[in-house]
Amino acid sequence: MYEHLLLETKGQIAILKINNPKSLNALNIATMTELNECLTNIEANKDIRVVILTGEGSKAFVAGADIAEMAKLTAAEGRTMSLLGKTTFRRIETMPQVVIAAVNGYALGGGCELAMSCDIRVAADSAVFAQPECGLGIIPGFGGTQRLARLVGKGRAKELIFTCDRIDAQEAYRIGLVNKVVPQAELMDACMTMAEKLLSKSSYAISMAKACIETGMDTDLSSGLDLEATSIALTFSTHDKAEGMAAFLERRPANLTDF
Ligand code: CO8
Repeated sequence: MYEHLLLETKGQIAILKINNPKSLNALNIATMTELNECLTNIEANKDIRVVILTGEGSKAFVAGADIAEMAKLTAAEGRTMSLLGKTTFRRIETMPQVVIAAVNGYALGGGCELAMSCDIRVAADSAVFAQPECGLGIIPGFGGTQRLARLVGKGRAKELIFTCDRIDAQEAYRIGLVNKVVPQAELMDACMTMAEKLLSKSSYAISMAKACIETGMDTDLSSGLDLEATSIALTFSTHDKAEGMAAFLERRPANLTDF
């Protein structure tokens, strides 16, 4: 169905792979277009509650935007591609499903930026992260100047972007760029375990919490707290609120089904 993506579903979990292994899963315009289309379809699919995003092969998550293609782009075309990235990566942050990045190797440039737009990052111990753009005469253009500073702080973001230094998975964990590090061979199992844990919670509540966190990061505290108050009121009207609290009081497992 897709030329540059592999999509597999296991129950309510979608496993989405960037599939350009010959270029270490580099993101060209065709891949970005397919990724945007695929995420749009997943966003509307209520049968999918968690997405695991990874790269095909054992070497790379995504080694960046496609340099061979970018080398030929004009300024206007570069801006168009950056805006395609903005739309696509922003969709990951605003869709109701949880998106877990399974970082299975190089996450460089646009690859690091793609991982940063995911809700949770699980890295193989072999993963390598960097924003090498300044060494190519450009700057991060899929959100790196914005999301890296938000995730690891302004000082560390500036150092990584200015120096183009590569960091390993443990260092990425130490600075808060990834949530956890696991042996390469256990990466997909670790992500599936996390996805299954999320499926045992209320997907509707998780989607509301995600929206509050995402919007709250871009607004002042008082507005964020107002949004939270309105959002929790919405959760009070759900089946999952009634079932979750009844199950606690009756000392039985909850059957949470809202999405
Ligand atoms: N783009 C295109 N091709 C790539 C890329 C890439 N980003 N990365 C790797 N490849 C290709 C190589 O050219 C090579 O192709 P071939 O076999 O045809 O020669 C193949 O993948 C294998 O790569 P290597 O032989 O280089 O493998 P190594 O194991 O020696 O090295 C590295 C692996 C370290 C990952 C190395 O390939 C590398 O440094 N790649 C480039 C990493 C990089 O600089 N990424 C950042 C790109 S800039 C970016 O992402 C900007 C994002 C914002 C764009 C905004 C819109 C304009």
